[in-house]
Amino acid sequence: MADLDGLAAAIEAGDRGSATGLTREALDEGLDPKGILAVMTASMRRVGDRFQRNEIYIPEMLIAARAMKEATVILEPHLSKAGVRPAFTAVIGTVQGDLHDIGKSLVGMMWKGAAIEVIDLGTNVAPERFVAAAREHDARVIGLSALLTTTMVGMRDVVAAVRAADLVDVKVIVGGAPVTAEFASQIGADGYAPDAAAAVEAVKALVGLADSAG
Ligand code: B1M
Repeated sequence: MADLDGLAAAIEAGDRGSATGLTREALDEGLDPKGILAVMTASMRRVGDRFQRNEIYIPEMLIAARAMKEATVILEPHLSKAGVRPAFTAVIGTVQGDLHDIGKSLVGMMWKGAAIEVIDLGTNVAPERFVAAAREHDARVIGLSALLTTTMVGMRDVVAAVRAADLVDVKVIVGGAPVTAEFASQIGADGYAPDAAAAVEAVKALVGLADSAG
């Protein structure tokens, strides 16, 4: 019988082999891919909660997110067949001049774990690329990450470019070690999150989605 508790535990422990194996087994046994995704999403939410309570740290959250990512690769074709679509699309990237990508990728992985379609533009992303990608993918959210005090100021340019492009329904959320809620508000961003777990709740709140996962 499919071991969904084992799957949840494997994701939380960052055990990629078991997470992918148990996902395959569950699919082979004909379990509803949506139900499997709900189990995965709930386990990532628990990981996020534990991180916020300082019970685990960034490496544990990263390996859990990687296990989830690999398991979702197996699940994805089955979800598409079942007509499951992500609730919305978010574009994410590290701002121009900045090459730090670990935190940004972690946020992207956590968003994927919450069944959000994520377009990751990588690092050193110019304002116009954020705008173009948001348009192309019909994104509801643009996520900006910066790790340098010299590059975080570039977030203001992205917010300005988004407003100038008249992407009225697109919300901008910012984060990264030097970024604060006060700075986010000064530059006119719609949201801020101090860490990857908080970024999941923040992005859902921005698009008006209550957290119903798990
Ligand atoms: Co850099 N670096 N670095 N670096 N680096 C820092 C950031 C620094 C604090 C180190 C220091 O001096 N103590 C310092 C910045 C000082 C400042 O501006 N205040 C610094 C510097 C100066 C530099 C260079 C200028 C060094 C040089 O060349 N002289 C240079 C700049 C290059 C460039 O970007 N143009 C540079 C280069 C590098 C490496 C390439 C060597 C490497 C990056 C590798 C990579 O990312 N692939 C690197 C690293 C690894 C670091 C440190 C050690 C670690 C950063 C990290 O990955 N943290 C860092 C020192 C430190 O933080 N202790 C440092 C882990 C990551 C998970 O955390 O990214 O904060 P973080 O993400 C968190 C939250 O911030 C939040 O969620 C994440 C998870 O909880 N978050 C968001 C992040 N983005 C978010 C977006 C959101 C919401 C939340 O919404 C969209």
